[in-house]
Amino acid sequence: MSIHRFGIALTILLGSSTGLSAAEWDVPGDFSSIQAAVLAAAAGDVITVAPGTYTGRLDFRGKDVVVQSSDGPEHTIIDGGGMTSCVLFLQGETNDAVLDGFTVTGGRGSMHESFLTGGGIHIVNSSPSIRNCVLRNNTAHFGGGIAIWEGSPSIENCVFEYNHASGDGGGLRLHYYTTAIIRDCVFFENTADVFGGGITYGHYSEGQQIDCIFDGNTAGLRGGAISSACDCNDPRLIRSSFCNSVPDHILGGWQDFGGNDFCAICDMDVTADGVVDVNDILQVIAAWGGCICVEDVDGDTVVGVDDLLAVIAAYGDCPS
Ligand SMILES: [Ca+2]
Ligand SMILES: [Ca+2]
Repeated sequence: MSIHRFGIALTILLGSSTGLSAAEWDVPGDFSSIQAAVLAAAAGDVITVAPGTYTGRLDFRGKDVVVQSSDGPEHTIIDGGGMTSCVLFLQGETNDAVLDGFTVTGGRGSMHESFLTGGGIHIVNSSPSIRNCVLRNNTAHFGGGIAIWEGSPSIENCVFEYNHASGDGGGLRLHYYTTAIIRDCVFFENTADVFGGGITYGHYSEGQQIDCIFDGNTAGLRGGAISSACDCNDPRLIRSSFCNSVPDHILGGWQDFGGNDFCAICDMDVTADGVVDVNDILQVIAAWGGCICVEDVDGDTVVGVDDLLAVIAAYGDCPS
């Protein structure tokens, strides 16, 4: 057999085997739950989910399958019921494992290294594709909306809103050798008690924010929109916008790939009451010394005379 003919034969063989194995399933037509469909499905299968609220945990179980809604996230909801993460990718799923078109809500995370992690979606050593989803009202200690540990997922055209982390990463937490692409996403009013209201980067992680909107995200200490104060590669920002972050937009380094937009923010108003006055000066003095805190207005991890002088120089109303 010539190389050319062998190539044709191989193509036919692979094509026919793929054709035989790929199947399409409907929920609730073929299976009463999404989980039952995933358990029965094989790699390459497509599971289409009808409108409704599906309560409980969905575990992809290492299956590179597509789970998509027929009518979009407004009508198709995966609800963790306040008991668990809503969706799990824990067994090496690749970019061919797809979650497309769901609202993911009511999740409170899974135990991972002694912490509740990944309120809405928990990803460990896996690299799924998350598209056209709304992560809303999920909570965890790390990663209220989504947490990723050792993976290379892509997250596209998703909305993260009203998610909360009692630690870091209200919307999204990336950790340990994670490389994520985050494209066309909105982070709206997510909160973290410590760092990174929108996103927190952790050890050895890196990522790109492409055409993303950050609005109204809040951190208890620093990094209202993004925290990258870690042993990580500085995140890349491309055509992304930042407004209404509290107390600041970004803590840590980042790479400017152009087209980014930042609303004015008054770093010197450490009491966050809209005016720089004697109370801000007193609060800076009270925090004197090393810390990662709002009183360190120049972000060098030490509250000192430079910060005090910056506050005095801004005395009066905040610049708008
Ligand atoms: Ca003030
Ligand atoms: Ca300082």
